[in-house]
Amino acid sequence: PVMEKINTNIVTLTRFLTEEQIKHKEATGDFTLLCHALQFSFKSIAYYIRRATLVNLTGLAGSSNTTGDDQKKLDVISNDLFIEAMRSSGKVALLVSEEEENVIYFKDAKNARYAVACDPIDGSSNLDAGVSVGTIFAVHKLADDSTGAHGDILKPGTELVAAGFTMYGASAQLVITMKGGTVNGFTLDNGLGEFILTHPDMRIPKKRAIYSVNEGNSLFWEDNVKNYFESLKQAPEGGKPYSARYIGSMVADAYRTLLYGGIFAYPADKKSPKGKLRILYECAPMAMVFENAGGQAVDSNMNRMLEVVPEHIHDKAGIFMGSYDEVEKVKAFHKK
Ligand code: P6P
Repeated sequence: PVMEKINTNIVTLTRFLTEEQIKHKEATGDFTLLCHALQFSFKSIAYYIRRATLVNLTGLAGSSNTTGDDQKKLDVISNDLFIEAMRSSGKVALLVSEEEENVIYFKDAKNARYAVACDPIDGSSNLDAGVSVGTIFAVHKLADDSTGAHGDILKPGTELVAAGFTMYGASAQLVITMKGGTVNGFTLDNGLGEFILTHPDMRIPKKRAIYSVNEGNSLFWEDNVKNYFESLKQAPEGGKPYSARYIGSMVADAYRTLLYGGIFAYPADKKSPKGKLRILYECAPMAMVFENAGGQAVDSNMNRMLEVVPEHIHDKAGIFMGSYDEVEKVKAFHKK
């Protein structure tokens, strides 16, 4: 029998990071080691999620996180795994987690030059239903004169050195982008235990008739938001209305929007005047991915999301992100 043609040019995340480091002559290797700690945490979380239903890890853990919603066991495990991976890397000076009310400082990480923000399991309320959840991460580099104080992470997304997310679906899909770089997608090969480059240089389609928003909030939307979404449901000059696709797990909705195009939105509204999604570890990292893939991301006041500076680590923002032309349409409705 003819052996299937084997692709021997397999680019693992490890090889990709090494090649990236070589491109930057001034690199010390610290960022590479930090990314290895990140990838280890995604592999570990993927492992526990896969086993979750088997060992009943999806039940409530009894404790509750800063936002008061019930904390599922996987939230706790994933958060602990992530914190430990960042601590043991020795490269992270401070960490913000959705699950932690306060900043975590790694005092014994001598000359650590990075600050990380993360949502260890975003969308966890969907876990029992088998809906894809994910880890969202954002990496800031401390300013040369910084002492590792919490202000070091209250920076605009334009200063992020890396950001991305890992979606735990049929397989673990990692999407990562670096400052001024492209967006690259990796798929975890459980046999090899390696993330393999499967989606090099991801580009979001310039437009696509798909909108992704929780219409259950439409009673609370501002008029320009209502008018915008209503306009998508018309069939102009024999055109077709948009399709609605909403999973309710940001990482899953973001991944589909990145691949297929369209618009994802969680607008600020009368119920949540500041929006629901968090700037540091949901809006900003996603905005960096979407911009580097050729799309756009803006807040509810049509400010470029990457220029929004949070005052507090858990600050929220309204967000519209997706295909370049689709965000232009949102802006058009906010001019009127
Ligand atoms: P809603 C999940 O709880 C989450 O934080 C995001 O993953 C998701 O996009 C959003 O909230 C869903 O919120 O109000 O539509 O259930």
